[in-house]
Amino acid sequence: LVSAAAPLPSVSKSNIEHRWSDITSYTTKKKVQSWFQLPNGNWELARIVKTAGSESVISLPDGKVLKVNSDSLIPANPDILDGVDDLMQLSYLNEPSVLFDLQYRYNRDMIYTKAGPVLVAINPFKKVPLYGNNYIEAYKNKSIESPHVYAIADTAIREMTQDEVNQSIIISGESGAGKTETAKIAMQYLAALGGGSGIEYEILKTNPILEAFGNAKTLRNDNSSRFGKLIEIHFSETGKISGAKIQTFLLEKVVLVTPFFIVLCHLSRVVQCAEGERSYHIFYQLCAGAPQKLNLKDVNEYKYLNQSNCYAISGVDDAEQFHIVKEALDIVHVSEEDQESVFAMLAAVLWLGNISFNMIDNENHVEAVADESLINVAQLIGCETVDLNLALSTRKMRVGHDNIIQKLTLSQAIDTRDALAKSIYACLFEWLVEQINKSLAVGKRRTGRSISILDIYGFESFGRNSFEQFCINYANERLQQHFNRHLFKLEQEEYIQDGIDWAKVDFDDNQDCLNLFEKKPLGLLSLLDEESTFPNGTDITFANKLKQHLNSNPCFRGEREKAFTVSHFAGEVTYDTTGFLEKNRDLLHLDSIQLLSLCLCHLPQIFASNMLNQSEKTVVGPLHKAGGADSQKLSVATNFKSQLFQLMQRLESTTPHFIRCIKPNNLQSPGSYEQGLVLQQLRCCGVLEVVRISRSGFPSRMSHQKFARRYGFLLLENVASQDPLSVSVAILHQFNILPEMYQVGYTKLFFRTGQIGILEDTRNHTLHGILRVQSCFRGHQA
Ligand code: AOV
Ligand code: MG
Repeated sequence: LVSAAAPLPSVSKSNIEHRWSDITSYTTKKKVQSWFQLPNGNWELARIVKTAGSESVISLPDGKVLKVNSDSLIPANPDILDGVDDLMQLSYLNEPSVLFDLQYRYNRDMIYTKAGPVLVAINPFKKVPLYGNNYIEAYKNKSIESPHVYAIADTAIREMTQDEVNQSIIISGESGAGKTETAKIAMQYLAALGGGSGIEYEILKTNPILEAFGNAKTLRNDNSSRFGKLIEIHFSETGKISGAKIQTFLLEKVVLVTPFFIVLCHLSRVVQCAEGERSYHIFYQLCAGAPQKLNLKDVNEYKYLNQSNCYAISGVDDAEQFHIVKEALDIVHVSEEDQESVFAMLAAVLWLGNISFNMIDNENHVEAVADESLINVAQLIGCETVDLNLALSTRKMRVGHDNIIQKLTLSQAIDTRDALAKSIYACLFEWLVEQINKSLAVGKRRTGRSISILDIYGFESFGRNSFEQFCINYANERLQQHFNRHLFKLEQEEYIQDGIDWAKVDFDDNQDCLNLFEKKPLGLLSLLDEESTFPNGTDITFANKLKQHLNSNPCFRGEREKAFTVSHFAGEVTYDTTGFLEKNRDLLHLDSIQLLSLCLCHLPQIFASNMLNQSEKTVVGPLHKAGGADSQKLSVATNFKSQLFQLMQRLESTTPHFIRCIKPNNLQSPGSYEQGLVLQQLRCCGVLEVVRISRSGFPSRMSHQKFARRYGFLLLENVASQDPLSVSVAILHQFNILPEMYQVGYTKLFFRTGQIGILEDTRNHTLHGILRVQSCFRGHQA
């Protein structure tokens, strides 16, 4: 065994690219192409006309000729590699080459590309002819090999059966990148292959229900999921689907915690949404699809829906969607009676928004106006209007041993009303998921084998980042670590198996950033919880505390006023602490719970008892005296963390398959590919990281036999009688390949990026020469 044991250079993000100087030997090629960055940031393929010293003359596709610094050029791949279906096949793995490869494929409706073990999916924003039974059949029979979600799902099924290990398909990406559609495509394949029991049909029907209640039109996506979802699909010994379980992760607020549940709800959307956005689809569907039943008015009559001036989604018929949802509810066995109750609760939420208040004294105290809104809500939830009015306009307080009743001001009453609406909605969502899970419950003869599909919000960085982004980005930081560790493990295993000298590759582990969040007692989450328990704690005292304790941490930077910056794996994000404490404390309105428990209707009672159960869970966290209860409950951030740990634990025991969804433009329109936008996502979702990892190792591999066959003829001495390994080594020596550029394994040669490109070039050059000589020779003979 020949060992080329040179230490690996440490690789940082900044030297992903090969600079031109790396490959001056390449300039012998006549028509060398190279990437040149235009002032607008886009990359163009330039032809190098001449290189002299550190300057090169290039010509651009539009005919312009420029003199540029040679170091500003980045090598492009030979044409033969245009549109390769795995980025690892690129001889030069640099950002423009990756961008170009993806664009080349995207323009031809090849929206899927592999980046080593990761599938990159670019949202086509149009129907592409890649799905359906024929394709499913073809992937099952392996008659198609191009990258696809079906291929990933197929591998997952195969590995689950062969290795008897549970699998997971982890889908990530920005809002609107196509995660939910991708998850559905994967489910479609699993249902087709594991179908037969009928349960697969039920599983597919959970999508329209969850989307109706958990998705909304936002400025980024007409069908944006406002929750994260893990669906675990169980298989029997015969490979048929035996059941499933759904776990949802909603944004913004914990409403209920059970061993399998966290419902973090993007509640504010129920009571207010931004201009041009909508509330959850189901409200519009109900008003359009079943107005008579509940005496519902037009959507624009409801305050919760009419503030955003947006009622319809182009190309979507809400009435038709309502019928699809109803049908799906039938299929997952939600009884007609329960469905009626669900719709009544939705109507109650809408009418709650229309309840207004009258001033009753000089101290701003109010009571609800006894109009149709108040009467309708009371009737829909099954209580007396007097009780509803009291719950909305007063609050019980305990002072010493006495209960006193405090009247509410207008803004307090509005907050109470909105909190009740949000609680009802969140409980309704949670209850529905529970019903669905009951219907999908895994049969008794379970094998324990499963494939989980995770559709979770990706890393977010906006102009202003708040508590929600803080939680989301923390979750993504954890998932990224899972991703990195898995990829490195795979790479290392292959090197070790082939016996090559594997000095550990230096990779950016994000453990430091995770420590910043998780360390006790001086981490972001602990400090947040601590400050949330102080009665006098405010967002400012919280921000100051962070600066005081964390400023020496390299991943943290205190900013002016109430802000702080975290260095995430995907880049720096500055968070504004406004509202952090309140959102973390998540006050439970006990008066509202009491009201619901008094209601005669079936659902409000369930909601009330669920909420009470939760508030009685005494865990370390902020103290709640607001409603007179002395119980402590889990803070939102701590809850989020513990749920995230449970999720990670579940994922750790599975073989992961990663799909990274990319949004090619912000207009949700087909055919437009914005390089800058794509690049930023490739960096954020770790695709370039995969590329970097493999570049820091030896991404090109070739067996000794193949290598000897391909390049053996280039040798000056006769080696015909020698074994492939000796021939390979002779080739390496003859071409003076630097020892740090390759490793010789038991069965394969491993090369650094670009090396095979240089060898190929020499081979082609020589072959051309031979062909020319031969044709001359034939000419002479003729
Ligand atoms: P998301 O789940 O990643 O966003 P979606 O899966 O909802 O994104 O995709 C957004 C839209 O892109 C869909 O409604 C489709 O119109 C289109 N789309 C996505 N994938 C495909 C595909 N394979 N073929 C055709 N159209 C597609 V969010 O839930 O907002 O983070 O919170
Ligand atoms: Mg989604």
